[in-house]
Amino acid sequence: MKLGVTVSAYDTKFGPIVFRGPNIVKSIITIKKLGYDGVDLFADRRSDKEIEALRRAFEDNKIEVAMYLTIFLAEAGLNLSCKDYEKRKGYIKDYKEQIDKAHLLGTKRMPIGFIRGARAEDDSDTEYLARLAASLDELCSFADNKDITLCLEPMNRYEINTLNSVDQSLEFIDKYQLDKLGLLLDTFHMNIEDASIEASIRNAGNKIAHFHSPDSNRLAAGSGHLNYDSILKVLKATGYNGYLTLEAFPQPDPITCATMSASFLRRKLTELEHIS
Ligand code: LER
Ligand code: MN
Repeated sequence: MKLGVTVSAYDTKFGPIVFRGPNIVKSIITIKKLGYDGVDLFADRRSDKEIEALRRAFEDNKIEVAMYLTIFLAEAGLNLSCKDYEKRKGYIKDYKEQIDKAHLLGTKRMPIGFIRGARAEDDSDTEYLARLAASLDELCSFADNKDITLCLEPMNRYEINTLNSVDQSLEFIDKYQLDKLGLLLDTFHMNIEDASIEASIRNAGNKIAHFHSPDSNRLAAGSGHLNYDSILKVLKATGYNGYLTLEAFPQPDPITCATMSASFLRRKLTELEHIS
């Protein structure tokens, strides 16, 4: 498995981003020096020229963009389950534009997190899910043509009111036959919503397309009470060979947080090699 860390190219309010600030090239150089293989990149709306400059900066420093996250769209109100059909069509178009940017950037994964939109109190669960599934069906085909996997992220109830657990997300994928939709599992969310992180990983199996690996308190791996021995063992047994991305609050500071997490996870991965 490879190690990734979150980095932002703009000033988002989203908290668990380890490296942020105006000088992204400086962050990329630091990330490389700390031994990371890739990043989950949070960016705002950029021209193709600006995306090309970003792509170059990553390529020059041999850092892969493991995932491209466009949380700015959710911050601006994009909602893939919106009841208004015309608006929803516009949001799908907006997200397709970002899939094109991700393609230019050379990344293979994008998340479906906040952009699925919260379910309104007077909305029915079935209708909400049907609208979301229709949007995702269209977007997954579009992304698949560019060799990009969209990854549904089960997120805890304090951040969104739908698809909180891994089992709910698997049921959704199955019910609407969203075969091209992958899963982004996040240990922080699973620790809140799922009865057993290990069982969820086992159930998700080969649907796992990306993985966020902060500790229970959303700090560096090794700072909380998650059992990484069993989590990584089960994850490996699914055949997952992708990224473990540190999406955490940068405490006490970005470099210490990223260093602690990488050395902890590398040690765990090495131990896992020796016992298997
Ligand atoms: C949201 O809490 C989250 O975990 C992210 O991956 C944002 O997409
Ligand atoms: Mn996450």
